[in-house]
Amino acid sequence: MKIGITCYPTYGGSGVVATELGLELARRGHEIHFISYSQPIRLTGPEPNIHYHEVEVTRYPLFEYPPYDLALATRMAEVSQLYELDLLHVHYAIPHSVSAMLAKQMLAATPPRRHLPFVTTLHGTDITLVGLDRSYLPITRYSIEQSDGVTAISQYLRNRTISIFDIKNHIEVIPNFVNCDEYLRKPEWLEKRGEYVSNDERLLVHLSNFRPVKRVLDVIEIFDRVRKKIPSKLLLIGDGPDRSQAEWLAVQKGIHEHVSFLGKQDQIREKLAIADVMLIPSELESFGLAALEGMACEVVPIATRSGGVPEVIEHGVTGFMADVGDVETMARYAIDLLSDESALRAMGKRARAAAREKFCSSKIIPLYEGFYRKVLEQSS
Ligand code: GMT
Repeated sequence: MKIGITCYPTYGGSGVVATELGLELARRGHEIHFISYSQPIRLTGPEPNIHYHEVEVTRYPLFEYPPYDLALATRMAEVSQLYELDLLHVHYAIPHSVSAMLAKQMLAATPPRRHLPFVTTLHGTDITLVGLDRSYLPITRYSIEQSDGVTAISQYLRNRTISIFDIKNHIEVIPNFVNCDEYLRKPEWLEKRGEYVSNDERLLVHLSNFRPVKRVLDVIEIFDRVRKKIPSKLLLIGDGPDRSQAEWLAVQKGIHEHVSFLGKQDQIREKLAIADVMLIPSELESFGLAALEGMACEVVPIATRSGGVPEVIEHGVTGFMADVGDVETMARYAIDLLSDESALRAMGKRARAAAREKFCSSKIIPLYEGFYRKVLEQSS
């Protein structure tokens, strides 16, 4: 198939999923065309079957808000026409599904009149936060209804979408995935653990875009409690609005020497794979891709019981969950686990086994392929 993929190309879960999906599909022989305002971050080098088309947004003094969604729709239509795409797959409804809808309508109305179905994948905040904003809700609902296929990355998000938007379309749940051959605890990566911790120290990690929904200050609060009981260090991967507050809190607590803010990283798996425990105290996660990537690397997730997280973590078996804001309980789980080497390693192994069994890319990508075929059949 020839598939156009549009996503936010920056550091965010939806862009990561879209890019990894494109790469996996390309390895399976599909022709993939990424259409976005910059190259997706996980698209690092030239890859067979992968093309990238940049969307140029013209700046004009009259445009206080340059109309990216219109430029995107135009580029989607151009690329689809030129490369004879079979369908578009957009990740994150706002504004991508509106642009896809426009591109589809333009192509249908303009000779040689091309039929271009589009699939929208809902990721989370496009529904739970942004979609609830009255200025976006009606158009988001409309573009989801107009999609030829809709998928959600968890059962939770599917149910939320139906209750918030009162949408009648079928929403297929296709969970996020991880390539377990690439995300693993590689011995040569573990050799680099010494750069961050000594032999008798534990290593905790947090990975996010440091937005308020991630509750990064809770990460510092949890680590402060852990550090009082267990010699340990904390790695924070990513960047965003709450980073400086988190840095300041670490200074106030007197633990900043034990906390490393690594900023945005291109290759996160080498950093994840050396950690023991991952902290994910988010206000809400529709899925929690970071938890899954950590689990594949045998890193035990300690997270909040929010949104779709219980679909990823089995409490007490492959990780731990607590209520949002309950830093005491999350710290206690970490302390107990980090004090017991064999329990820690056994849980890490079970976490990887669960990631392989339920969320391995070899199982999930065929679900997307099947869904595309169904959409093509039904919309032709
Ligand atoms: O919150 C983020 O990290 C970004 C956001 C996005 O759409 O870019 O993530 C959402 O999609 C991820 C990939 O499907 C999910 O793993 C995250 O749980 C989800 N975030 C929220 O629901 C807050």
